[in-house]
Amino acid sequence: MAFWRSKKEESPDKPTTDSASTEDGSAAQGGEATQGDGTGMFQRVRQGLQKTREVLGTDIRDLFKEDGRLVDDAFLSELFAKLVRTDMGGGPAGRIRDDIATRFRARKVQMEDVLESIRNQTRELLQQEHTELQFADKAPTVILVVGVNGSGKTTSIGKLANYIHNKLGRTVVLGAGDTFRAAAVEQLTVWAGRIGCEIVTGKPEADPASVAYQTVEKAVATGAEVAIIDTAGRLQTQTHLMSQLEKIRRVIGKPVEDAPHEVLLVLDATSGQNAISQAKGFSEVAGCTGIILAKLDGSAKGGVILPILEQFKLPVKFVGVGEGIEDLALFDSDAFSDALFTDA
Ligand SMILES: Nc1nc2c(ncn2[C@@H]2O[C@H](COP(=O)(O)OP(=O)(O)OP(=O)(O)O)[C@@H](O)[C@H]2O)c(=O)[nH]1
Ligand SMILES: [Mg+2]
Repeated sequence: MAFWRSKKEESPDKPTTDSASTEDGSAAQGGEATQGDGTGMFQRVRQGLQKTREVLGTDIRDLFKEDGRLVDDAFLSELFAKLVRTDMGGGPAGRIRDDIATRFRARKVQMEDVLESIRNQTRELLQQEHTELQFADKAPTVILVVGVNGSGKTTSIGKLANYIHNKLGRTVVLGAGDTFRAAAVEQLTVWAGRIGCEIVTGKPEADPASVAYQTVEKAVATGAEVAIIDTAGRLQTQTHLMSQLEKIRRVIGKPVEDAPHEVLLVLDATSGQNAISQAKGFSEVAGCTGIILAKLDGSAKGGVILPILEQFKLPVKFVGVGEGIEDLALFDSDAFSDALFTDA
């Protein structure tokens, strides 16, 4: 079901088709992505990572004002400092520094060697399994979406629902489980209208668990294939809200025994390393199965994906690269590292 994944076969330097080529909503049905779709989506992700690429590219070029640099302790610590500016974290930055040290110590290194090392090490670190969305053997598949306030949950749900409903052709029911704010229900209702899918809403301040339950029931009753449930933003320290999340999990397991099949944690890439500590508790309490890394387009710190993978031990399944309905891409490690470095 990869509409971005077909990039693998492409040369990173090959000019890509305009990203608008995917705007027509043409089908990228499971696994049958056309090259146009994949290339367009790669272009979109590449645009999203532009700020990170610029910062990294400028920083690395700064290191090489003269032709080649002697690899000594001073150079290695300068390199390390530049790398951590992308929020990739000390572990990955140290790994790249050590790779350069092992191969070039006391010799001259060229900028291309450093870029190649960054690319190779990052590509390895980004390898992950189970990045595909898991669909239940027997419909409906129930997807719960959680995260801290403002991380991009509702918008990501809109984009995800569009992908599943209109591109994969699997009918979706949305559940407006954020009942605290009237605006949250409206926001999701607008998305449902754009996508052309059903939505279940509760009365203002209704129990979110009952809305979640009704959503799953509706999916069962109407034969919808996927139910996606929105939740209010919360912090792991808000114990009552965290236990509410447990209740939601519990009740949706009644109409559909093994639900939820996916619990997606939405992280905001612009909040950098903070996103990690803020949302850490979610993965345990809510039993998260994967991550949507939203707002990569607004961030110069796309490197944050590396510590996220390391610490959460969860696959990043999707990345958000804008506010538009098409601005969600399936995660692909090779394409992601290419997108980080193609211009660097
Ligand atoms: N640039 C950009 N903006 C995004 C992306 N995803 C979400 N946003 C914006 O981020 C803001 C918050 O998004 P929401 O989807 O409302 O976030 P939320 O997690 O549902 O927020 P709460 O329900 O208040 O917790 C909105 O202005 C979105 O348009 C993205 O991938 N890129
Ligand atoms: Mg929301």
